[in-house]
This record gives sequence, structure tokens and C-alpha cells, in this order.
Amino acid sequence: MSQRYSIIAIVGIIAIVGILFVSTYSSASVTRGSATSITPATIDKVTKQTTDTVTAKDVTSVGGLIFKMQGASAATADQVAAWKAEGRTIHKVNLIAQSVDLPIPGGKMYHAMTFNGQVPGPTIRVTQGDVIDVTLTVPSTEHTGHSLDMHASQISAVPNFLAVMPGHSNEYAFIAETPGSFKYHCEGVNVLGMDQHVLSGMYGIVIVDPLDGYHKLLVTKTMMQNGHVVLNRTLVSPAAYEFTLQFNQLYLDDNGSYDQSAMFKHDTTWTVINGKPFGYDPVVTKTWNNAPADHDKAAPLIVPAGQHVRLFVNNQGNMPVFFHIVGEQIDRVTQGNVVQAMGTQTWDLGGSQDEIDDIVFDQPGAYVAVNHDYAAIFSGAAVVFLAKDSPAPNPSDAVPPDSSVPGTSIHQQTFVHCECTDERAAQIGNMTGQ
Ligand SMILES: [Cu+2]
Repeated sequence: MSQRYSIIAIVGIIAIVGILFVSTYSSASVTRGSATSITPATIDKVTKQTTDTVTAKDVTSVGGLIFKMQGASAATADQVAAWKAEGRTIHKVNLIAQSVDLPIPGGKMYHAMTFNGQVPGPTIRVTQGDVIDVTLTVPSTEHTGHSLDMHASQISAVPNFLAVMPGHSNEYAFIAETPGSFKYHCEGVNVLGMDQHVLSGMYGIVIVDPLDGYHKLLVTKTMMQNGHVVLNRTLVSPAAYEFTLQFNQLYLDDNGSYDQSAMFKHDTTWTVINGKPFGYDPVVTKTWNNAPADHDKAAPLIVPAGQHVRLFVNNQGNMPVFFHIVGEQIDRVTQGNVVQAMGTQTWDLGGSQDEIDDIVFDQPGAYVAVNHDYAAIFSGAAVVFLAKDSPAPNPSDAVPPDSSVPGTSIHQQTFVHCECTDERAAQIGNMTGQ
């Protein structure tokens, strides 16, 4: 970079620090969740200057943008205590930013960025009206700052989603007011590098269950009656075998590093579901059969035929997902707690969208859930469901925590399966008693 542009960059950084410091400072005495003195014009100014004049390298070269929110934790603690006193359930969540190397097919590794050493990050499950009190910690060993944007929240991005630099942490809390399956993700260093951080693994979901539970599932078939074809409607209990499927892409160079030029061209290296390409397909591709660790090996998802299955499907990437199950129809598509479709073949998800699919697999057999984009299918977006006569243990990374709403989740046995470090796999094994 020329000296002229270096000076411009540094001046830009100083301006941003000044704007954000003033914004942060002025909001420190404001109760979390209430309005701050930051105006849309201020935020536009910050965003424009950030993207126009500062690169991640520049940020690092001046020691990073450090936003220490004086009193922020105290205000959060007071607010959480008040919510607890009025009887709300509090979910304390700790996420740790960790850059690690993780496996991809072919015996290779790539440079991943993770929450808690796993891709996707931990699935958080709460009930509508509960409080999520989340702390993001960035260890001093990290080479970059990180941040946390939770789509389940409805709070100001500034200061809550601002960068947390190595050696620091940030806490915020909110009431999960809307049911759904919401993305959470890193926003990089105040949006710098957000693409790299998310597409390298820093994403996960918060499932917010409806306070009044999920609706019964109406399944419509036909039957013969007195020589005529008539409708046969049955109502299936909301209790279901539940799975999460999070779609994303990896854009990598030959060294396993993030390739931004490939991202701009949508030139996908791998399409991943729950962090792995073909992670639930041991039949067609046999991609992971020679993986070094058991938790990497491909395993199908087992569902009992004729029973209620609920899928939480999220698009975490920057390509559309045309969600389809080969051999099945989606009996009901819900977004939030609103039914969008019934008896449909495919449902589309744009970036950061989610769907809750209720399905009864009619017959025992093999079904393949895909992104019905051929480039996606053949780069990893295929999940094998085996419908059997009875349930069986499933991969831990495809099974969400059980709901607290009675009559929602049918508890499933799991075995450790994850795009994660060996250390994290051991922790998951301890947590799930495996
Ligand atoms: Cu990050």
C-alpha cells in the first residue's frame, strides 16, 4: 500500500474510532434494549468509511479497533436480573471464538473460524419469551477480532454487535420474542471480513419454540370408500423426531485458506451441511470413509417411517437453497409460527432464511434431502435419510437439544459426529454421555 493510502486509511480508522467511541460512550449509561443516541446517519457514515478505506490488514497494523464498553456488563446484569425477577427463564450462553484447522474430504484441512471449536456453532434452543444472555469471548491467542450478530434478537447492532478484540469479551441480553430458527453469526471486525468469518464457519442457530407449541400436522391422503376416492385426513401429534440442517459454502484456495475472489464468483469449493460436504452420505460418495476420526465419518440420518419428523433448515451461505427431499414431499412448511405451504415438493431459502419442515416419511426406504441446484448437490449438498421401522441413534450435530415445550421433541439417542476439533468432540461426548 502506498504511503498516501496508508495515511488515508489511518485517518479513516481514527475517524471511525472517534465516531464509535462517542457512540459507545454515549450509550453506556442507557439501559440495554432501549433507544440510544445513535442515528441512522451515524451508522451509515461508519459503514461507508469502514468499507471504503479500511482493510483488515490496516486494522491489525494499528492494533485493532478496541471498543471497551464501560459499564455495559453491569447494565446487562441489571437487566437480566430484572427479567429473572419477573419470572422469565434466563439462558446463559458462552461462545468462544476459535480459529482452528478442520478436515475436508481428500485428507486435507482448511483454516476454519469457529464458535467453540465446532462448525456450526452450538445450537441454542429456547422458548418464546425466554431471555438469552450471551457472552462472546475472543481469546488473546486469536489473530483477529470477532463479533456476534444474533438474528433472534431485536436490539441495536451498535454497540451490541461491535468487534470484540483478542483478549476481550462482550455480553448482551435480549428476549427471544419471535418463534423460528434464527441464524447467529460473526460480523467480522465491524463488518470487515464478515464474509470470510461466516463462510469459514462462524455461524449457528437459535431455535425459538412457540410459547403455545407447534401445531398438529395435518396429513391428507386419499382412500377408497364405496367405490369412490375420498380424502383421508389425519392429524399427527406435534411431538416429532427433530433435526437441524444448515447449508453453507466453502470457498478455498489450494492451501485451505479462504478465497474471496472465488466467493465473489460464487465458485464453490464445497457445499456443506452442518459444516461437512456429504457428511450424512456414506452410501453414494463414501467421501468420509477414510477420515481419521470417527466423528468425521459420514453417517445417514435415521427416521422411523410413518412418524412425525421436524426439520429446522437454515441457509447460512450466500447461494440460494432449493430444499427438496428426493422421494418425499414436505407435508408442511412453517416460517416463524406461520404456515407457508402444505404438501409441497420444494421450498426456497434465500440467504439467512429458515424453514421448519414437518414430514411423515410414508414408506421405509432411502430418501435424499438436497439443495436442488446441481452445482450444490455434486459439491456436497446431499443428506441421506433412511426411513426404518424403528428409530436409531443419530449423528449429534444433526439433532438439536430437546425443546422445553412439552409434547414437542421426541428424545433421540445420538453419537458424536461433528465438523470440530478432537477436543471439542470429546467435550460433546462428555455432555451427551457418550
Ligand atoms: Cu469472526
